[in-house]
Amino acid sequence: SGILYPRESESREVVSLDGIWKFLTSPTEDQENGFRNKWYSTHFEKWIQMPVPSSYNDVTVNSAIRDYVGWVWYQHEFYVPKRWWADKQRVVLRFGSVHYTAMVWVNGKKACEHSGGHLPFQADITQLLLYGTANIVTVAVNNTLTPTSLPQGFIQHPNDTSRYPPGYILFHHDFDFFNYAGIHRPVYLYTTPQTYIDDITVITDIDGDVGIIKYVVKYKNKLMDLSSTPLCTVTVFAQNGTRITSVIGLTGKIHIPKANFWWPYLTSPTPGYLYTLKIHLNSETGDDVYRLPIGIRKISWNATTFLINNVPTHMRGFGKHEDSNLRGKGLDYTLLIRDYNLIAWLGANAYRTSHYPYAEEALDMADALGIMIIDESPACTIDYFTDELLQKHKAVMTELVRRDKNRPSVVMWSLANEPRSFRNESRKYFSALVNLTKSLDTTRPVSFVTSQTADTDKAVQFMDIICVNRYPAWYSDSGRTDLIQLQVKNELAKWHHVFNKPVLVTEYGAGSVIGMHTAPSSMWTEDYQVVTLKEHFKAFDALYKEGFLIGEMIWNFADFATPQEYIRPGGCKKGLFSRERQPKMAAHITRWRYWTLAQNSTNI
Ligand code: E9O
Repeated sequence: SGILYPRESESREVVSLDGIWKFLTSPTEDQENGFRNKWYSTHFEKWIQMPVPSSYNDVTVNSAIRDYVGWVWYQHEFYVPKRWWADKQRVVLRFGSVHYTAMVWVNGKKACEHSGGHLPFQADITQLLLYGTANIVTVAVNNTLTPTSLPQGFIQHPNDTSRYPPGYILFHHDFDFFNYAGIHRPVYLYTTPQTYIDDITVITDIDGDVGIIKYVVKYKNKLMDLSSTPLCTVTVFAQNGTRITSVIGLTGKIHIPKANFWWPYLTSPTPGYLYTLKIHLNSETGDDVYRLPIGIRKISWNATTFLINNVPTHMRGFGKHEDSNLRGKGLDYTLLIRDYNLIAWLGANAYRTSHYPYAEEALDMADALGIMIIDESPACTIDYFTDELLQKHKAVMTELVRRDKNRPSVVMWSLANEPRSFRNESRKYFSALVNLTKSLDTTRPVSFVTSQTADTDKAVQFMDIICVNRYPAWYSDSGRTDLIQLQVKNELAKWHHVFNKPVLVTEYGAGSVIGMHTAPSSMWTEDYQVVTLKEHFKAFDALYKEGFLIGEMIWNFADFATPQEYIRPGGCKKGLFSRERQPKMAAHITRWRYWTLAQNSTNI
C-alpha cells in the first residue's frame, strides 16, 4: 500500500487529532502492567496532560519522565461525523511518526502497530469507529532501542547491588543526540471513498526546455468487486493555478513544453517551482481526487560532478536535527518556518536529514523553496551487522522511498551515518542495501556517510558519491587549526583518487559556547569555530578548482540536546545557531561564504 500525505479534496476530508492528550508512564519495574490491565479498553484513571505532537521528555519538571525507558501511554477522545458512515466513507487514522515502537487501539480494539520512530503509519479504522458517540484512541509508546533497531541502543541490567538498586536499568547508545520520544508528528483522521487512489509514483525528466512527467497511479477498492477499471484523469496545473494539460490513464507520460524546472535556491528567480498533479479517479463507487505537488527536474552524476537539470551543482549547507527547547523532536510550525528563514538568510541550498527521516511538513518546505535534501535513514552509528538488522534496514529504506519518492527536494538517499564500515561484514551488508535501494528508485544517487578512511572503509566502494565526516583540529589534532588546510586537501583528494567518485563533505566544524571569546582563539570559543570554518573554506576553494568536490556541509545547523556527558557542555555546541535559533559569529561568516558561492556559481 501507499502512504500518501493526507490532503483534503472534493472527495476527502482531513481531521486533525493534535492537541492535549492524556499521558501516563508504566511502573518502571512492571512494564506489562498497562497491557495486563488493558489500559486501552477504559478511560485512564490517572494521567497528566501531554501535548501532541511533541516529545514528552522536556514538558514536565520530572527527571523520571525525561529519562524514562519503556512503555508510556497516550489517550485521546474524539468524535466523527455520522455522515461518514451514511456516505460509506473509508476512514484512516494516520500518525506522522511515533518514537519508537507504537501500538494503537481504537475503542479498545487493536488498530495497528509500528516500529521505527521516523516514518508514518496508518490503519483503516472504519469498522472500529463509533458514529454518534465518543471514540477513544489509545497509543502505547516504547522508546527502547535494541541491537536490532535502527538506530541501535543497548539496555544493561547492572548486578552490582553495592552501586545500583535491584532492577536498575542503564540505557545507552552510540549516537550523540538525545533519544527523544513520544507522538512526534501530526495525527490525522482522513476519509476516502470505497475506491480510492492508494499511491502515485512520479518520475520527471527534461529534454531541452520540455519537461517530462511519467506517472503511475495505483488504486484500491475496499468492498465489492468492480466490474470495470476506474477511469483516471490526470491534470497538470502551473504554480499560479493555470490548467496546462490533461491526460487519461492509470499510467502515462506528459510533455510540458517550455516547462518551469525545479531549481535549487538561488540558481533561478523561481527556485522550487512546483506544479500540481490532480489525479481524478472515477469508478462505479464514485470519484476520488488527490492533488500532488511535483517539481520537474533531472538528477545526474558522474565521477566528478553532481548535476541538476544538466547543470553542475554544488551543495552549500549543513546537517540538521529535529530538536528544540521543550518540544524535543516534536513538529512545531514556528520552529519549522524559523529554520527555513535562517536557511534562506544563510544562502544555503541543501541539508542532510541527519540522522533519520524528517517530518513530511519539513520536506514540503524544502520542495517549495528549492532546498536539496539528502534523505537519511535512521541508521546512525551502527556497530554490528547482522542479517536481522539488514532485514530491518531494508524494510526502513522501502518505507522511506515509498514516502519520499515523489519529492523534487530529495536528491540523494543516505543509507546510514558513520557505520563501523571498517568491519568486513559491512561489505555484504551495504552492497545488499545499495542494490535494494536502487531497485526502488533509479533516479537518485545512493550513498552513506563515512567517518572511516579511504584505506579502511569496506563499503564506500558501492556508493555513488563519497560522503565524508571530518574534524581536523577538533577530534584529531585538537587546537591545531594551522593543520586544517593541509589535512583537508590531502584527505579529500585521496578519497577521489582511490574511488574515482565525486566527494561531498557532510560534516566538519567545531563546538562553540555562544558568547565565549578568546584571542587568539581556543577550543569552545566562537572565535575558534570561525577560524575552523575559515580554514576549511580555503581548502574547499582549492579543491573546487580540482573539480571533484561537490559540496560542503557544516555540522551543525543549530546546537542540539545530547545525553548528559562530561564532554558536552549542555548539549552539542557545533551549531551555527544556538538552540534558540539565534546566530553565532560562525553564522555570519557562513552567510558571507554561501552568498558568495551562490553568486559565483555558473548556473545563477
Ligand atoms: C556524527 C554527529 O551526529 N558525527 C560525529 C558528531 C560529533 O561531534 C556527531 O554529532 O560527535 C563526529 C564523528 C567524528 C568522526 C571523525 C573521525 C576522525 C577522528 C580521528
